[in-house]
Amino acid sequence: MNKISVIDSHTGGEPTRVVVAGGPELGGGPVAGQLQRFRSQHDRFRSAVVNEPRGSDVLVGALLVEPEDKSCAAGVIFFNNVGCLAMCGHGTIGLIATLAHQGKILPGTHKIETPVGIVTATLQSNGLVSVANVPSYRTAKGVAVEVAGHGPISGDVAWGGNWFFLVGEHGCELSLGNVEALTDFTWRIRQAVNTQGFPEVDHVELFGPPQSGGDSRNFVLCPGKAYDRSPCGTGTSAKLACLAADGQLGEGETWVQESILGSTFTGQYHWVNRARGEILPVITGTAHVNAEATLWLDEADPFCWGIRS
Ligand code: PYC
Repeated sequence: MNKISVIDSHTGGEPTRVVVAGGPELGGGPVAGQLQRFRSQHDRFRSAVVNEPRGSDVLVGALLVEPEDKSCAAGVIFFNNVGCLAMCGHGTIGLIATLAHQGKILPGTHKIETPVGIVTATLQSNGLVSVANVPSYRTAKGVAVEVAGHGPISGDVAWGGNWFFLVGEHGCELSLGNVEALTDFTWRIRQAVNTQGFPEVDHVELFGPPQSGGDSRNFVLCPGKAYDRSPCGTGTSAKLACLAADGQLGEGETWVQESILGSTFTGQYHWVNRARGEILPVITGTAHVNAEATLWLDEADPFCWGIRS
């Protein structure tokens, strides 16, 4: 019987399950290399932790690993129902809340090594966490795609730690009651944009008017067809890159992004390289720890390694 210790939290409604003990040995070195080994040799571990019957499609896992850069408090590999994520903003906020819950970190600044670079998280004594994410940028503006059953739609392709297609004009109502239709629509957008030769876009983001006092509301489709209950940290970073490139938000100004639930992240940015449109986004939010558990992996259980589609 293998046992895995996890701590669960949610960030603006989006869950994170941090594996704090019982994870696979990945051999150290850069976290990007550890991710490759995790992907190729331990995919059933990923599925066991986040998929049904122990988890669900919406759960994001975070495996704590040894950072190569010893100035970092931790290394992390994020994963979901279908694979690994390059980076995860809500998950980093959840990870920091988890490390604080364990007494492993105190309020202050902590570096975390992810597969796509080092991010810097600042924990305040009131529980707010600000994540200075990886440099973010837009690669294409106003890309027209033909969406099956809908017709043409236009959006931007941007990197915020994951690749996003961001759509402002779509005619959809961004409400919880409309989630099924939004999921179906954004899934078809994703299929359409990925015929265009960009780096694989794995998240699609729709924007609409705010409903909870923010600057904008979003709906974010994640790679495994679940929607982000939070405003999406990497998605908000991609949005900031677009706003910066369009001159719609100044350096140091605040952008409040609402999720489809109405939970919020506050974003700000600084230019890294203005000529290249590269910004350093800082995303602020809160996570709440809501469970500590031991997962049991019993080979006699036919669904020991999770239900995989
Ligand atoms: O917050 O970056 C994020 C994220 C990515 C997927 C789910 N949440």
